[in-house]
Amino acid sequence: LKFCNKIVDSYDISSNVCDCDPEEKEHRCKIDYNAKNEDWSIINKRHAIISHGGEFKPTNCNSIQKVAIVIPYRNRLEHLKILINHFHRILSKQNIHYKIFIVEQAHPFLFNRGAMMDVGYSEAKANFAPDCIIFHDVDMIPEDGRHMYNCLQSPRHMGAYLNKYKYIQIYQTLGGILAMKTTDFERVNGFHTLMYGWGDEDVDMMIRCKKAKYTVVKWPVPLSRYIMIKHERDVGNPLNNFRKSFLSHYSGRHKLSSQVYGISSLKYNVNWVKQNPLFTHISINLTIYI
Ligand code: UDH
Repeated sequence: LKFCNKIVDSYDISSNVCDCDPEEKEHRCKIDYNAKNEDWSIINKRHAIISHGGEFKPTNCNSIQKVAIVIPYRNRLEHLKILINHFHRILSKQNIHYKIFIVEQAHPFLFNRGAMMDVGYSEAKANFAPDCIIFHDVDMIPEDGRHMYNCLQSPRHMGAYLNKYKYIQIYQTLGGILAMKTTDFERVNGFHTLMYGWGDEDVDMMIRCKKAKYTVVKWPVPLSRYIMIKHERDVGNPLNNFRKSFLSHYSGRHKLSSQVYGISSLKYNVNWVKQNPLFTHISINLTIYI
């Protein structure tokens, strides 16, 4: 079999991988918000070509990369149903070999997005051996099927242009969605593991990338347009008032602002792993607190 896609650092605007909205005359993939009220059994039936555990592999060509998509998660079932339903429709047409991992923080302590993503990386590495890892918030829905879910030579900030901000990037972070080769992710020691509550674990990753001299790229609008589903702040994820002192470039004496906190210092227990039809669901407890 020949290879599916060349991994190039440019995009192909001539591809058409989903139903566009004729009203828009643009490559907008229709998002089915009704999925949030559907039973999983209905959603599962719609995507019968996906293998158990949420894996898809093209049959007509060899995919160059194995892509793990890691979603940090707790108590957002409606968002999860909309995203999973939308994802498989788009991604199964991109000729990539991918698998979706939902990493759920089971313990009721403050949410730790960075650590969930590190756990997702470790579990995906053990079970799927990906070359490329994409960290993906559960409430970010891709609008354009040409926004490829693969890794380029450089890390790519995929979640920069949101409907919420009229598709203009307001904050320079690596929030929402980030694609990195697994070798690059290892080199920066993953995300900070001790940033409990909301904020700045993505800024810390930006500093880690800068220190490693990576140039982070983005694809332009309209390809990179995302809908961010509206929601209120989660009760278990209040603003982390100490977030600035964790940043890897923080020059004070705070001993927690260091790159030693990452995948190399990660400690957790797996409660259970469920191979659902459309995703692998991992429930974990972190065992290191501040
Ligand atoms: N997440 C969960 N459960 C939680 C907290 C976070 O699943 O309890 C995950 C989820 O993937 C989410 C991501 O972490 O998409 C990021 O968290 P967030 O959605 O809370 O962050 P965001 O910046 O929103 O999108 C901040 C709250 C804005 C409130 C505005 C009210 N007007």
